[in-house]
Amino acid sequence: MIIKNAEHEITAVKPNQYPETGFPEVAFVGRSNVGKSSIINVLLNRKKLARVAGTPGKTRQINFYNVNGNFYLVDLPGYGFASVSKDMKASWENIIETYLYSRKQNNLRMVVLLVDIRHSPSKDDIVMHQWIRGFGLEAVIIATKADKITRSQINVRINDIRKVLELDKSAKIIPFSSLNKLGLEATLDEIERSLNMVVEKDLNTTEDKDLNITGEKAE
Ligand SMILES: Nc1nc2c(ncn2[C@@H]2O[C@H](COP(=O)(O)OP(=O)(O)O)[C@@H](O)[C@H]2O)c(=O)[nH]1
Ligand SMILES: [Mg+2]
Repeated sequence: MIIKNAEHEITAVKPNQYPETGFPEVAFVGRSNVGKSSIINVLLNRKKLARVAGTPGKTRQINFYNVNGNFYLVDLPGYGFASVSKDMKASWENIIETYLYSRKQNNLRMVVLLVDIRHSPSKDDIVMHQWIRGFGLEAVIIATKADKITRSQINVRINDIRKVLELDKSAKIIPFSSLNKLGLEATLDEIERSLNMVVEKDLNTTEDKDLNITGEKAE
């Protein structure tokens, strides 16, 4: 299967706003600015389907991207912005936890936890990882912005991330770069495996014709 079509389907906050198609989905979670929107664009071979940066930390919504009319990539709100109030932090946590809780039994096949390869996972990352595992969901760790360090540093950083998240040696951590596409194939493989589908990448980048579908300001 080739990625023929990818579009933003809905921006949701509450479970009654989530799509009810029953299609399987893979969710992306991580700190604000870690590269969630960028990886979704790279995976879907689109430049600006998911918006990149903008005002970081402002989005407290869940964006569902419908791929080929048969599965979703889900962009969860970014956490960990130092400047947000306690109330805001609580509402973010609530949105993510409610999402994981309400989707875990149904269509949620895997959660991709993104961490910046240059830094040790934060307290929030550790808690998020524990939530994912606690809900009995499969977590795949992606270490983003790998282009910012040298090749020889990559393994050192991966080992540190493994240690801080208390992962065993067999757990997969994929170094990734949205700039040079390192890790793209490995990530698509994980998604296909979790969805039990074959997803081939269309080599031609499609136009960003549905850029304004949401009318919302995304991160
Ligand atoms: N060098 C580099 N920059 C990246 C990479 N991924 C994202 N960025 C940059 O990091 C910033 C935040 O990215 P974004 O995808 O919006 O993060 P999000 O808040 O997690 O959705 C933007 O300026 C991106 O261009 C990457 O792999 N390498
Ligand atoms: Mg984003």
